[in-house]
Amino acid sequence: MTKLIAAAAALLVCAHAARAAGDGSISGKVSAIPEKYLKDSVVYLKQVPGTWAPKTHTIDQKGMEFRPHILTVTVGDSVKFLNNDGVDHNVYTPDGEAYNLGLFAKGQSRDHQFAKPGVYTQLCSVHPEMLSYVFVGQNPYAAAVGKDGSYRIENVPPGTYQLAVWNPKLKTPDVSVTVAPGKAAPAEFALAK
Ligand SMILES: [Cu+2]
Repeated sequence: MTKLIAAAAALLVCAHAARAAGDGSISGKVSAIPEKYLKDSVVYLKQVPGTWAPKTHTIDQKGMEFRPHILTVTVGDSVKFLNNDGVDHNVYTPDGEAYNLGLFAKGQSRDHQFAKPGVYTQLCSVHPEMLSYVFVGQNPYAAAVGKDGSYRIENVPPGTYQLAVWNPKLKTPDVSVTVAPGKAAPAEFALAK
């Protein structure tokens, strides 16, 4: 029995290593009209079978803004909100299960675990100009676009997927993308109203 379990465990380790080595990626560019909305875009895979160990991410509040502007996480992950400004900040969202983490000062932090996929606008009740997004995906395969519209989703297991773009103002059709082992699959998007 012990031997069997050891053999099964060894097989699992091999299968995992082989899969990681054979993973591919998806990359390309997103354009937007009007271009001012481009910075609020996330490219993501819609449904990927599997489960992923929960992670903890960080959003800082520094210089009177949330950093990063967009954070992509997987459902079940947590976010630690920091405050590195000399003033109190508040963190709340009206989206999903709607939370309010209260007011907290420099050096303090608040945590929230995301139980449902969706996009959660992050706001501060003290500073109405503060805005960021937490994109909570069904899977970890998502990337916020760069300033020039480029994006790259790494470590994608080979397969065919529906690739989509989230943007709060603009739309673009989903595309089908096939990822081959060790290769970069290209995909371009044009966002519009
Ligand atoms: Cu604030």
